[in-house]
Amino acid sequence: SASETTGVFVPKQEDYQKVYNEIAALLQDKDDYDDGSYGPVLVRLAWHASGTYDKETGTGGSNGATMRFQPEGDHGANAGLVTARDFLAPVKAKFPWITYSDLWILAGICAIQEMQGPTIPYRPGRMDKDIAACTPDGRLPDASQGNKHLRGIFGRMGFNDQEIVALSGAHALGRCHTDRSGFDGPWTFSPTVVTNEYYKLLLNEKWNWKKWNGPKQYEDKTSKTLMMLPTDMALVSDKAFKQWVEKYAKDEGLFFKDFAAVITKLFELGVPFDETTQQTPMTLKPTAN
Ligand code: CCH
Repeated sequence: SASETTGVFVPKQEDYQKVYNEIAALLQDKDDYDDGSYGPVLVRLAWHASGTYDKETGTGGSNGATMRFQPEGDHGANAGLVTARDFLAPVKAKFPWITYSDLWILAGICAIQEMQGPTIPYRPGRMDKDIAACTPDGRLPDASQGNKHLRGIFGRMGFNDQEIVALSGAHALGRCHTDRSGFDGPWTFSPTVVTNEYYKLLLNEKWNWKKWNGPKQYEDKTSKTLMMLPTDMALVSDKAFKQWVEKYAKDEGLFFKDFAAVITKLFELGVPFDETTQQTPMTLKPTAN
């Protein structure tokens, strides 16, 4: 085999499954966080690593893990993601052969699957880049904006309206933190389970401006414990976005299918898979729990 002749370790699917299992076990063990899971912040790390992609210049994207370096790690949008990177440090120490770039995406996939989401195919092959590859600030979305901004930012990555709405369903997970983004609270009542609740709440709840000193955000009329960002509300005030919100609210199976496809596309933006890397996507097995 290649590894015997060259002495270079060539990881196989079973090796990536070991990394997956390690992350899944850590997610089980370290439940001292937010709503009991680091899962949501791992998903956000993988998204912010990928969402810097610019299709015109081919810069940014998950191939590089440049958020390790200060300029990018310190971008306002990345506040708090050091928590996710630190969570993965012992995994990187145990499996030093995996690049940070591949590890962060594998962790995002693991978190989605372990939080009962759809199966996401995984392809390794990302290379870490150095500090010079850090992207400029401002490539990730600004939550205080509306539909035009969303189409601008996600269009730059190569996504259409349907894909923007499908990706946004990730806000079923996790919460906002006043010491990170300034916003506060979760979007759904089950922030550690992948569901289509985000779309249902967008349509079925009544949303009012929250009366507080923080940045402008919405709160639900019924419980006053849930939140929506201005960008979330743009998905129902814009007619073209709203038809997809309605479809995903009605059909969780359709959401799972479209979410799996679009998150795979997001995680692979700008990744130059070549013949020497494993081209066939692998399915990593969720732990039974
Ligand atoms: Fe998001 N997101 N996101 N988001 N996001 C925040 C938290 C999460 C925007 C703004 C915010 C996506 C799209 C958008 C997650 C996944 C995705 C927060 C709170 C803000 C603000 C951060 C904090 O305070 O900790 C905006 C604007 C957009 C525009 O579309 C997409 C796409 C994804 C993934 C596919 C997840 C998960 C979280 C929860 C993180 C946590 O720590 O709980």
